[in-house]
Formats: sequence, C-alpha cells, structure tokens
Amino acid sequence: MSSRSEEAFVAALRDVVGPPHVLTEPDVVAGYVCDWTGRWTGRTTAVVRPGSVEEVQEVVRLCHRARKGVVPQGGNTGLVGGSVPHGGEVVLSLRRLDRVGPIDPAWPSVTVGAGVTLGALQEHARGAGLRYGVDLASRDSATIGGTIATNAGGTHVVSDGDTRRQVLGLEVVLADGTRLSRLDRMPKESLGPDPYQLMIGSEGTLGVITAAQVRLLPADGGRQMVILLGLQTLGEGLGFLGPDVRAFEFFDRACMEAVIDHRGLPRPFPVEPPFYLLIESDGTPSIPEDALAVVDRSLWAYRESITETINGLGVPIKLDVAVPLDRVDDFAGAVTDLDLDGDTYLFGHLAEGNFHVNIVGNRDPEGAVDRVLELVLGLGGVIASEHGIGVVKADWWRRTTEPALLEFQRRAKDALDPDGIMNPPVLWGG
Ligand code: FAD
Ligand code: 2HG
Ligand code: ZN
Repeated sequence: MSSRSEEAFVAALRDVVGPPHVLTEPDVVAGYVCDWTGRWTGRTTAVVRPGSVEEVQEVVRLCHRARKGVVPQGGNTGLVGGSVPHGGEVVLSLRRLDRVGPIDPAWPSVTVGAGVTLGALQEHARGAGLRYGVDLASRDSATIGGTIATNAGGTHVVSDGDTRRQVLGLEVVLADGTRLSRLDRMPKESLGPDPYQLMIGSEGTLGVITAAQVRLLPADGGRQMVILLGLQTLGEGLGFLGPDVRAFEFFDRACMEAVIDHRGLPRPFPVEPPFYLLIESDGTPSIPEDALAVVDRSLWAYRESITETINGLGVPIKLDVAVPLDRVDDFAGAVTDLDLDGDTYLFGHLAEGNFHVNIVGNRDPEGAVDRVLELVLGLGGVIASEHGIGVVKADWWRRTTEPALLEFQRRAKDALDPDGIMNPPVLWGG
C-alpha cells in the first residue's frame, strides 16, 4: 500500500469506529504489537477497537477490500506469537466487546462478548452459584474470544474439559465481513455440519469470534483440599490421580527454586525433591504417612507464580507439548539429557501428560525448538497441547500433520479466507 492509500485506509477505519478507537502512535500501540513474553515485536498499520459486531464487520470488510491482513487480539496473553502483527497487519482488538448477558438458569449457560475476561466471567458465574470450567493464571487479561480461538486448557481440564467442551454457540465474523450467529442453542440439536466447531482453536485464521454462549457448572463452594507433594518421579505422582481430582499440576525443582527466590515464598519442605505435585481434590486423597506433603489453599501461589517468575529472568523460549502418561518420566529425563543451552524449567498439567518446557538464556531458539519437538514426536506425543501453533510451531505443524488432514485444513482456510487476510503469519505463514 502506498502511504497515500494507507492514510485513506486509516481514515476509513476512523469513520467506522470513531477516531479515539484507531490507534497509530508508536507509544500507544506498543502494548498491542509486542507479545507477553517479549519474544516477538511487530509493527501495525493501526490498532482498531470496534465497539459492536457491526463495527467488526465493517472493519473486516475494509481490510478485505484492501487485501489487508487482520490479527484478531484479545488480552494478548498468547504464548506462541500468534496475537501480534508480524508484517504491518491491522490489529483488531476485541476488548471493547465486553457485554455479559444474563444467566439462563434452566440450562445453565450465558452469552458473553468476545472481549469479556475469563476472570469477569468466573465472577459473574460465582454470583449465581455456578462456575465456568476453564481457569488460567492469566484470567484477568485473557478473553473468552482468545481462549476459544486457542482452545485453552488450564488447570481444570482433568475434571471439566478444555474450552471446546464449554462452548455451546458462537457469533463470528468471516473474512468477507459475513456474520454467522448461533447464540441460543437448545440442549440438543442436530442441524448438519457445525461451522462453529471449526472456529474453536483456529487462532484467528478463519474468522473473528465476537460472542460466545458457554455452559456453566455447579459451583464448587471452595471446599476442595489443596495438597502439595514432593516426588522423586512424575510416574509416582500419577498414582494419586482419581475421580475426585480437580487439578493435578506438577513443576520441577528449578521452578520451585525460582519462585522461592523471586517471590519470597517460604520453602515448603526441609528437603528439595526433583518434582512437586499440586493436587486440588473434592475428596481426601490417600497419602502415605512418610510422603512429603502439606495441605493449604495458599499453595496455589507456587504454581501460579511460575510463568511470571520465568518472564522476570529473561525472554523465554516456551514449548507447550504433551506425551502419553506412560512416557512422562522418559520425557522429563530426555529433556534434561538434551543439555539445552540455557536454564530449563519443566512444569505443566500432569493428568494430560502436558509439559511446559521453558528455556531461558538459550542462544539458538530454533535449534532448541527442533530438539524438543523431535523428542516429543519420538515418544508418541503432540507438539501443541493447549497454547496452539501460532508462528513458533507453524513450520513443524505443516511438516508433521498427516497430509490428508493438512489438505482438509488448507481447503477450509481457502474456502473461508481465500485472500489469506486472517492472521496471515499463523499456521500458514512463513
Ligand atoms: P490473545 O493472546 O489476544 O490471542 C491468542 C490467539 O487467539 C491469537 O492467535 C489471536 O489472533 C486469536 N484471537 C484472540 N481473540 C480472538 C477472537 N475474538 N477471534 C478470533 N481469534 C482471536 N493457556 C492455556 O491454555 N492454559 C494455561 O494454563 C495458560 N496459562 C497462562 C498463564 C499466563 C500467566 C499467561 C501469560 C498465559 C497463559 N496461557 C495459558 C496462554 C493464554 O493466556 C491463552 O492462550 C489465552 O487463551 C489467550 O487469550 P487472549 O485473550 O489473551 O488471546
Ligand atoms: C501454565 O500452565 C500456562 O501455567 C503457561 O499454560 C505456561 O508459561 C508457560 O509456559
Ligand atoms: Zn498450561
């Protein structure tokens, strides 16, 4: 785009959403073009903040006509480089779509705007004696739109399922500005292929999610027991998995030491085991008398401080992967044996075989990504467990996805976004 046509394009965006909601000043857009970890900083023609679905449609139509890339953005807490512009795309910030609807008590569910934060939805549900099944430490910034677009997991997947399990209906705006909406689903419907399912986990590459109808569950009343155990192996921890478990989170000694040093939290045990397991449970798990164990709700602080603590140590390489449960110790041992340049931290959601491998101080990020992902695939695991593909794993995703499936996904992309304007760097970019 020439600078004159770019000026005219930005002026047209201002006409749609109003001048205060089109941001172009470098210091104002800084928070929208840099990702949460500081690993990716891009540039944008403009950050646009629509206040209604009609404005979203109009902005997308303008981008479609100008063949301009669009990066939908919620809380910008994504960890795979997918929420920021990499090559001058328009950032479509959905945070102003923050309407929270009334709760339907007959079939517990609620319709919320894409920009509602997870924390706001949880509070709304709590007020009605209910809960939302997804929880993440980024709850006060991560939005419903972003969590659906990434099919976020979090700490309660073991009992409540991932985001896909919570979504009943969606409103979306497609790449040509068309609006599709199903926000008042009946408990049972069989109406042919479901386009909304395709949007879940599509990372902004197929359209813009503008609202969602989600299911709510009975509140837990905060009566769960929270236990921290010291472990020699992760396999030992798996022995505590049972039907009452609500969260099953592990972290290694490196995470514990970092959190103690940087958050000033007390050391929980007189010795330092290789792994820790935090269990939240509806019942009382049977713990052997000689186990290293403490019980207290405040123990969540150790687990929930890890990501922020690591960010304070340097710009991390983050790999979110999963391996079959009978390979968790093989994986933990093999990652350590890789002897990656830099400091390695392992933590994650053990019930799903999920590992967050974080590396700080590594001078060869691509090499580290390759070595860890090769290991994961060699153990029969998956290269992306809950954060998505983004830009960091796009190349790996294309190389390792079964050809027939990749071809299906390519056709879906071409059908819904033939000009490739929706989040171009993600999945298909590069
Ligand atoms: P963004 O970061 O803004 O965007 C993420 C992706 O979704 C991008 O590709 C973007 O283009 C797309 N997108 C955003 N909004 C829309 C929309 N309305 N329509 C279409 N596409 C859209 N993730 C987990 O799964 N489990 C965890 O336990 C977890 N814990 C975290 C803890 C911390 C401290 C942090 C910083 C992050 C954590 N995350 C976790 C990652 C992140 O919070 C999730 O990926 C979350 O779903 C992102 O939501 P967001 O609104 O910030 O989305
Ligand atoms: C978590 O489980 C999040 O805490 C973030 O998914 C993981 O920081 C990470 O790598
Ligand atoms: Zn996680």
